[in-house]
Amino acid sequence: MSDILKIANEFSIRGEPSGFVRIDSGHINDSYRIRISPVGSQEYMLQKINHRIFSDVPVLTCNILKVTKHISEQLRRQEPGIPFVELFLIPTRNNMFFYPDGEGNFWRMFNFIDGSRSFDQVPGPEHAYEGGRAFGLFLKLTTGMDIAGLAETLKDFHNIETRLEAFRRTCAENPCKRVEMAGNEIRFIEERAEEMHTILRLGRSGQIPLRVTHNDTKFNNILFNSHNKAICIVDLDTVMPGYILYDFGDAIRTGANSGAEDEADLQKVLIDMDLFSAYSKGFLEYAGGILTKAEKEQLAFSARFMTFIIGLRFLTDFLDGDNYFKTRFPAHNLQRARTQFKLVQSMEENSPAMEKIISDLCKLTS
Ligand code: GN1
Ligand code: MG
Repeated sequence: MSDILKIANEFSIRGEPSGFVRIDSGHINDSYRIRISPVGSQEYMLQKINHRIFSDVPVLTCNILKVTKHISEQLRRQEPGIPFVELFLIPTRNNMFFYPDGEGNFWRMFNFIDGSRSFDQVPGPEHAYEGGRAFGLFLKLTTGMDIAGLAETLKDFHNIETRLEAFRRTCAENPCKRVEMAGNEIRFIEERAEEMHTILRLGRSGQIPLRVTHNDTKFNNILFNSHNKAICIVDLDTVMPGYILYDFGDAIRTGANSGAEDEADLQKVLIDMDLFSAYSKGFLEYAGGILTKAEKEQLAFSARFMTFIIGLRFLTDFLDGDNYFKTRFPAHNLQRARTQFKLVQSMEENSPAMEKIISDLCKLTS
């Protein structure tokens, strides 16, 4: 039996693990779909947690347990009719919710959502609309959850001040002598750095509230069923207190980009206004009655902000020698950063139209 299947067997699963498929879409953890015999049995998702990044595995696990429990309860109570499927951690045979393998690695297991699929790129407006509804529902279901009970699994995760500090420090130290390769991108960042403090400032001055937020709302973290209905939100590692604008913005970054996250042909990288409009419509159907005026006013900008800050992180990682994100070729992080910055540019050009779409939708949904 392979090591992966042996580890899968450490969890309280029903049936025999008979095979696995590696899922390659995440940049942080290693994920495997575990097949179970007899065929047709419930399958599982086994993950090796990247504990270099998530250093406190018990705290991480505790957050996920709280969130999955809360969402399951609220789903049953508030939305019994919709096809959403519950996600939950599978205990080990020793009744723990993660498994230390003796080699310093930590593993965990979720139920695999039967028949589901996710999209690295959005197929069209119907999927974007469904995705928006799913994250709007996530907001609705987690509103009312005790924020103080959630740990900050990654401190200052979307804090522009600390991200810019790390970037500037890396530029100054230039550990891999790569600064010379990124002159245009570095200038691009500095020209926009000031404006990018907007959300943090509004938050600090109490004008936008802290909420329970997902913080990694990449479109591929939404699972769809075969009828193209969104049925689950996954990747709960970064669910913690945050600003809802981060969740909206990151979903647009990935859900309304006409190209892939690392598209090399920058001409293909544009904000797709139909996808933007469809996602926003879906999101506001649930969120419209929850968000404050100040939050709504920043929704269009938040897309630019999140695209900028993820580009900033890709570039910092490139300059630092690619220690954080998994990469598939030497300048992968530089390419990802260029793609993000091209998308920021496209959003800047379309900013009045994006603002109008949001304000029209808000009039309908508030
Ligand atoms: C990482 O693991 P994945 O691919 O869901 C990263 C996100 C970035 C994203 C960029 C914990 O997410 O913050 O937005 O890559 N997750 C962490 O694609 O850093
Ligand atoms: Mg993630």
